[in-house]
Amino acid sequence: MIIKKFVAKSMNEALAQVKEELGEDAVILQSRKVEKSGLLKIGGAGSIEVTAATPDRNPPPKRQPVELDDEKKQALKRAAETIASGEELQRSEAERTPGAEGSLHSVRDGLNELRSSVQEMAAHLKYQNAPSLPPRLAQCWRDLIDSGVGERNANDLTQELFVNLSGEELEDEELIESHLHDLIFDRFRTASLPLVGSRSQPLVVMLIGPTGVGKTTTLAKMATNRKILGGRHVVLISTDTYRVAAVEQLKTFASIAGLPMEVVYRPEELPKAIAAHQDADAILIDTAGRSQNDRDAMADLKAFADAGRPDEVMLALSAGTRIEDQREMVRHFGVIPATRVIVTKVDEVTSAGHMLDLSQLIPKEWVYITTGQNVPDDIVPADPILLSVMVSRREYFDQLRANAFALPSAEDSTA
Ligand SMILES: Nc1nc2c(ncn2[C@@H]2O[C@H](COP(=O)(O)OP(=O)(O)O)[C@@H](O)[C@H]2O)c(=O)[nH]1
Ligand SMILES: [Mg+2]
Repeated sequence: MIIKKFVAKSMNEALAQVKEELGEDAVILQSRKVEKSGLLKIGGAGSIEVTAATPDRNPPPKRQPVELDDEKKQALKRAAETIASGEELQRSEAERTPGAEGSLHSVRDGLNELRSSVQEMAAHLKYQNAPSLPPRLAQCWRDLIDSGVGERNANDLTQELFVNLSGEELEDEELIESHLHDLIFDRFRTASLPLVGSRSQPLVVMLIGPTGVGKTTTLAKMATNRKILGGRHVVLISTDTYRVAAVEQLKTFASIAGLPMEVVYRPEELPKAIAAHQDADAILIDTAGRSQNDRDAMADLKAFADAGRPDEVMLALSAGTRIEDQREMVRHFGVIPATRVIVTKVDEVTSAGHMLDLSQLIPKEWVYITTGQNVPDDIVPADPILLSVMVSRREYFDQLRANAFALPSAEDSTA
């Protein structure tokens, strides 16, 4: 992956540069106005700085896996052991001051010692499963763990780097980072919704998923966001009649957005409701978010899915849910074959690494991620570049969070 900064007088100029240098597929990661200041005045007004990324078109050829003899393996093991525990230990030993006099001093020393032992233990526990790796890769592994990537994925990624890079390359931090981006990028599968305008029948989309993940909100965003279906002839159908409030919630959205809405109480009524809106561009079906442990609820949901025969069944999962719980949910909702995944509440997690684990959990393409409660704005297409940079560059994700996930795009930009 190539990540580059561009500075220009206007957004259009910057975007032209991006296109010229990185091609049509480049993704804008960030843009900001640089106010004129001090020595760096460019022209009269401020300038625009755009950071963009694109997959590396000519990645270096993959190497044959390096054969490790026993000696090298042993050396690696020793190196990893030093990394995982020794560094901290050595440091605290060296810092220990000999012969401190007086009771206050010795109490303080004792406390310091205790604190450093606890810190050592914590570091040791956190990284106790660190695989045997050369120093730069070991650092890379720890960064991945700190970003929330699960141990298994962190191991796979660093092992793959180890196998594909030569000894010399393994000293090169930038090169490792760039390869790591590419490996993470390859692991995300994403897709766009079919273009509704090109169809003779409405695109029928059903949203399923656990209670409270944000299905109804996401559906409202999809219906009204200009970059998705906003401005199209969209019909909403609620099958979530389990709670009165759920129907009311969608009704409110529908009336504000001026969209037709149907409430369907039984699966067998669904085909009729769909048939009544064959002139629509898209029909979005909301479903009940009852507990995935409720067998009757799952059977009901399946009956709606079977009756409605939607073109797309989107499983919504919240980014903040623990991976063990996600696995359970994916298993339970597996009775209804989902075609795509939507990952919600990305704004509620403090690091993005966990999303990499989530992407491995269900072999379906992601279409959107949602980044807040605002309808229609807080939804963006799932883009593998965006996702992989979020995972591999902690500071980028932190910045996104700090900016309330205001992702710039060519459409927004009038500078
Ligand atoms: N922070 C955050 N909250 C969200 C997001 N999407 C939905 N919500 C909130 O999550 C709660 C449940 O949403 P709802 O759409 O009713 O979930 P449903 O039960 O799956 O239909 C509401 O308070 C929403 O505003 C999101 O992307 N980020
Ligand atoms: Mg709902």
